[in-house]
Amino acid sequence: MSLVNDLKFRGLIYGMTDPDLEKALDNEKLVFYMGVDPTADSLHIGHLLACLVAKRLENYGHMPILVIGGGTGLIGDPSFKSQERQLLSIETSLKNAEGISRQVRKLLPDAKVVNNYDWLSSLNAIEFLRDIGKHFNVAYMVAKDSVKSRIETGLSFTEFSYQIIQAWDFEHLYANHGCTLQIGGQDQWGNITAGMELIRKLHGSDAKAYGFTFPLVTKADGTKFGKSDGGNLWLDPEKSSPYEFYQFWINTADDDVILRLKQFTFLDEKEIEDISRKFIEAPHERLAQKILAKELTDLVHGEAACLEAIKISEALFSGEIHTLTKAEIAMGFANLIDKCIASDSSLVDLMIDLKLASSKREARELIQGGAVSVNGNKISDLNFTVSKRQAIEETYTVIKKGKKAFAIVEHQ
Ligand code: 629
Repeated sequence: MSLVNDLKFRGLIYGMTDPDLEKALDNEKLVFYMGVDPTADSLHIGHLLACLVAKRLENYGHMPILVIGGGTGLIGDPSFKSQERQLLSIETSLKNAEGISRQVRKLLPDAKVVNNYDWLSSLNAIEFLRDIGKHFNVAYMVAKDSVKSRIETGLSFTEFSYQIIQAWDFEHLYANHGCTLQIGGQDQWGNITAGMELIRKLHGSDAKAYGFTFPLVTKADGTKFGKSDGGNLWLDPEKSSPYEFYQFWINTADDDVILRLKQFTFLDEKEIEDISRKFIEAPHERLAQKILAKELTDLVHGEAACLEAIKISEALFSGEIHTLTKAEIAMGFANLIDKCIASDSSLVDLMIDLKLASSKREARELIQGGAVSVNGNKISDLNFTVSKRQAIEETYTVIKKGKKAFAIVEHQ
């Protein structure tokens, strides 16, 4: 399948600045670029899609440049943002840039990674206004969809100038690296076209530069994509554990999962059709979600971490908690460990403490009814004592009520 048809099949084309770009993507080898501003010290799942689009182009022979926005990050992109940003300090921007370039290098090992602080920081105000600013018409800048709403609600000159800075990056890469294509999410259209405009102004009207945008990921139920427990889902395992990452994908809604396989994996059309058919026959087996979660956890965190995430998920599902190590419990139950006990305690009392039962009577009934297990073993003894000696690696005791309710005690 050609690259353009593959991108179409995956629903990854939102906008193309020029009808010729399809031909160029299928028949030429382009140097292209994408930028990421270091607003945090890790990429999140929105950036992952962007990096994967870059990888798809690379797989078809195009050459990626990744711009880490150490300079642009100091200004703040206002595109479709409802509020003025808090300025980042130079130290934070450069420190974040380091973390991000490490991650990008893992995802795109053959890409050229550059930091725009290297060329933007030496630009002086007179040069900026005379050599670059002169080529931009204010009416044209104000009219961009990406900043239009902010003209009324408030937009500093700093953020207003952002599109010019990003435009200058494109021109810089065009002139110095032969880069003729910029890609980005649909929110980047205004910045990308500003760059093309500048290239034409500085290099003549037949200078060829293209832009291509992909759609932002949306969910069938209308809620925001990419959030886990309310926060961003990060690629850094210290910020979102591989288990949390795996769970995020496993929990993809049935209505979204086939599209996610197209957008986020490198499985081909036939493989995805195959999975889709099996999934429609037996959705409760969640085959599509399992493949999606495995492919992505493998890609981002490596095979060992992926297998561990699968092991934790399966143990929690089947109740076979004793197969887990202390570290795996800590990862799987990160949000649940809130109770620390110094001495042994009766199961009935603990269940009340941990809000698994509202009274001793209810706790006893649950135990008698066979609904309670400790570290994977069903308990029927009403006088059962939870002790450090029997805890997993003398650290954790996992109490499960029914099929889904868990509580964890950490022993001191
Ligand atoms: C200098 C900086 C450039 C070119 C681009 C940039 C960054 C750009 C931006 N991008 C978003 C980001 O950094 O703000 N101005 O978080 C983000 N991007 C990936 C996709 C995006 C976009 O990194 O383009 O659309 C998210 O999917 O929002 O010379």
